Amino acid sequence: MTLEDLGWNAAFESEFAPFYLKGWKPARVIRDNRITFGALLAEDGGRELEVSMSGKVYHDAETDAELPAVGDWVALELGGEGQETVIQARLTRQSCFSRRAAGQSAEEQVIATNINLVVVVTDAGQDFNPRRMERYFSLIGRSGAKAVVLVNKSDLFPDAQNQEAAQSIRALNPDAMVYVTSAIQKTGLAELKDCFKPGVTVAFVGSSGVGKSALINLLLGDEWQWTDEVNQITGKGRHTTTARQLLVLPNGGMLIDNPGIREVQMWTDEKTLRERFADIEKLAGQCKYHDCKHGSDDGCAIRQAMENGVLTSGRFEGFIKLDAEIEKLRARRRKRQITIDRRAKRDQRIKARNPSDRKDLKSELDPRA
Ligand SMILES: Nc1nc2c(ncn2[C@@H]2O[C@H](COP(=O)(O)OP(=O)(O)OP(=O)(O)O)[C@@H](O)[C@H]2O)c(=O)[nH]1
Ligand SMILES: [Mg+2]
Ligand SMILES: [Zn+2]
Repeated sequence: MTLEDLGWNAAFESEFAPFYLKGWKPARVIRDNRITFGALLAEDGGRELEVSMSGKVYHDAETDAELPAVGDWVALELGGEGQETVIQARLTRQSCFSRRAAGQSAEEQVIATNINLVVVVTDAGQDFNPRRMERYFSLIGRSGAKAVVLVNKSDLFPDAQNQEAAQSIRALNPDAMVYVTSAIQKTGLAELKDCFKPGVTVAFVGSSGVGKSALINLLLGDEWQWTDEVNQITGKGRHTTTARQLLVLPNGGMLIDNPGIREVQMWTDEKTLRERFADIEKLAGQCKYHDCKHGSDDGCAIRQAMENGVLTSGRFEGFIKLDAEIEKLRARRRKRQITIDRRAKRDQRIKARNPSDRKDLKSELDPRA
């Protein structure tokens, strides 16, 4: 296994130059165990190590989003006999798929980094939700990865229903590749299989129970077994993924299995929102009045488009709703910044008073503790 097989490229190589001089080794983070990480070295056909992060890496991260995450390239200082192997640095991410963490904080949650493709798994039944899909497309759009959607469990629904769901997803994002699949009948995966090549990383996301792990199992072939370490077998005999994990396929390519995302929250900026709704923005510019509310106003291009069937009212409502959410997110971000500034000032005060206290304070604030 070479570094290139794991996604290494010229940009990583040049960023790593000073780390080679220190004797550190490049490795890819494949698992986040909260306190330690699983990291893969290319040598010896792919050697997996359990590693921890250095105090510097932890302290330098201003938010959790800057801490090492699954998919990251890191510099490892290998420990000798009985010593820990430590992440000494994280390389710049070439792509990053993230969302806002659950709850009220504006904290960004990183799902996977340095990925080429995000596969959203859904079905044509209960899980099908165009508004949620729209949000996934927003998040993928800003991540720098390409989007693939699998309308899975096709064996459970009439073909027309599967095709209709796929069609409406294509209408939301013409750039996305959309396939109808069944993990049970092993159908619809040929095109996706072609995406897996050495160095390519694919992240799977979607609601719990849509079949991400079942599909991944097919892609990995018979060689992969469910392990208790990553999957917990529930009473119903289902394997619920509990930890994010990067896996290397036997024939090249990598994929990241994720625990089901119960709710996709917005973590995007206004620019991305505008891009995804460029057609609506354009229409708004054609309204007669520049402050048109797109309701009963005279000469409203958006209402006209909806009447003509060019724009669906669902899509317009999605646009309005997302806009309001961005505003809320901004408010939370401002609040978070105030908290960070305050914390930094307090840290400085304490450090000035007694430098040795600093470590204790940090461990108190450690979200991983
Ligand atoms: N009928 C049918 N059942 C499927 C299909 N794909 C998966 N399932 C079943 O759906 C259930 C959930 O599948 P998983 O692969 O564990 O779902 P997951 O998306 O990984 O779920 P989390 O790990 O909780 O996020 C299992 O019982 C699978 O056997 C399919 O194509 N058709
Ligand atoms: Mg799973
Ligand atoms: Zn209008």
